[in-house]
Amino acid sequence: MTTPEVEAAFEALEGHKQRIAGTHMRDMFANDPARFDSFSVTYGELLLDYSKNRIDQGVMDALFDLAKAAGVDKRRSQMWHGEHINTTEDRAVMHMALRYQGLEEVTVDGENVMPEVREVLAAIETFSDKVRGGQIRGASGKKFTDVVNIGIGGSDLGPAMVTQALAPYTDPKKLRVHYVSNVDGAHLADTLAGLSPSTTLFIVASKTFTTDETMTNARSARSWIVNALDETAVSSHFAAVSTNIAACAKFGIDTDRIFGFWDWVGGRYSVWSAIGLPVALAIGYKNFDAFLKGAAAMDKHFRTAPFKDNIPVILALLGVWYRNVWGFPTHAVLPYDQRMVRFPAYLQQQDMESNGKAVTLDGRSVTRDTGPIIWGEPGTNGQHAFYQLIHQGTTVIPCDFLVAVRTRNGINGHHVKLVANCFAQSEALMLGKTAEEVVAELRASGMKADGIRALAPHKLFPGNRPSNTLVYPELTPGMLGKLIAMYEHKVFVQGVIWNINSFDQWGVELGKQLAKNIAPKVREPADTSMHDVSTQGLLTHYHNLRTKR
Ligand code: G6Q
Repeated sequence: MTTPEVEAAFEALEGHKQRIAGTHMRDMFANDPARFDSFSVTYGELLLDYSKNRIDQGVMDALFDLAKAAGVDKRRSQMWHGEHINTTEDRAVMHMALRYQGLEEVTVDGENVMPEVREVLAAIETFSDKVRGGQIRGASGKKFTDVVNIGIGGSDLGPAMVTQALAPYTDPKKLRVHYVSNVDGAHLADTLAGLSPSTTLFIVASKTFTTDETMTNARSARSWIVNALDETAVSSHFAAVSTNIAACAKFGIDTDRIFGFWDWVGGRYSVWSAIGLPVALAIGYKNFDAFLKGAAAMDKHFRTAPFKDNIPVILALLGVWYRNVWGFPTHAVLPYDQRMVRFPAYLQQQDMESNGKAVTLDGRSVTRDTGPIIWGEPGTNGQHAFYQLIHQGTTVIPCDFLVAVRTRNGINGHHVKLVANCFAQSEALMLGKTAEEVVAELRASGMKADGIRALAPHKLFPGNRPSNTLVYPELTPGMLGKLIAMYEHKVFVQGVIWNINSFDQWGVELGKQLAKNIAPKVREPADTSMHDVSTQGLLTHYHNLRTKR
């Protein structure tokens, strides 16, 4: 239930919106040379510039009041102390323990989880070192050259995104790591096409070990090994990551190849757990450890920094400002880093699965909008496509730009252009282009008055379009860990303000059930009268076309 304090804080924000709505950001910058200093914050080597937002100090203070009124402090402490804040699944939310570096005990249900966490990390280290070093080999004694992770959703998106983002830390000549998630057989077939069974190691990653897509792909991978080698090869060519140890053993995976995790780790927060095993294989344990340490540093920042210096809190509040007070429905994440191509998709799950909720913790309908639509693509590609709408469309889209100062294994001269594009976009979005500027530009090009009159409206840019820019020296494992944890905490804070459970996913569970009901009727024509007429029509059409072939 929302509280009078939260309602008052939102009311105050409405007032601030009225107050600043008529002021263009271009004027805010013109009138305040210290605006960058006032509205940027650093944590270690990470800079957040949030000065290109529709804010002033009054707005920020009102947003911090909202965070206080919503009890962000209290909830953050409840999370860290292992309370069952995932109420609908009656679970603690303790992914921070997976990367915790300190000496304190971290307890869930009265038990210090750190010894078990560290035990699994040690097992990951040993296994990844041995596979990379060639001490663990395939059934025929050959070194593994390829690892295929089979998982979906939280058991795929995190490790797949991280492996790609940290490509400079991998050594594909020695070991390549692939990810298969879709039940579309093309995904597995295309991945296996260039691989040899005798040098391929599969990791079946599934928290529940019951997810249909993953189990279907795992069974097909198992047949691929058995057909090429034999049944006894399964134990050498498969490892598993799961909380369901019994089901892994039943599949034929040796107990010393099963890496466990716990029900207090949500799927989309599991890249820090044994779900990160393929990452450790790809980049080596030392780098995986640096990735965990980066996230732990962000946890410390989130837990200790005052709201006004707290990067995840600031990002969360700006998001709420735009979602609820201005009514902007989407938020774009635009990494200027080709290797981060899967980062927006990863954040889509992290944010939309967490905050795509319409009921409050006590089961009532929410009274204001919750999670925005998260989307994006790397720059500069997006500039030649959808940025048109961000600049001149009728919908305002707040953006996060992410860029590194340096790149690894880059080609001389490219990176300066990449950074220049990133900075230029946020500047253009903020400034826009006025009628006077457009007219002057067209006049200078020699255009006649009639032409100028016709063309000028099309060349106007309203500007005043908000963005955050995150700048860091280099996308190291540690920095990527920081960035991911930063967004996790942003999503958490927003969930607290909206008073929703950010840690369940009943919408995903529905998908898991629905396909099961309909699969027999897709396999064979059957009585479909219990379905709606559209579904009946689709099934009939499908079977008609199928028999025609
Ligand atoms: C994540 C979701 C979901 C889940 C997948 C895979 O938070 O719960 O994306 O990760 O459905 O589930 P399994 O790991 O159990 O196969």
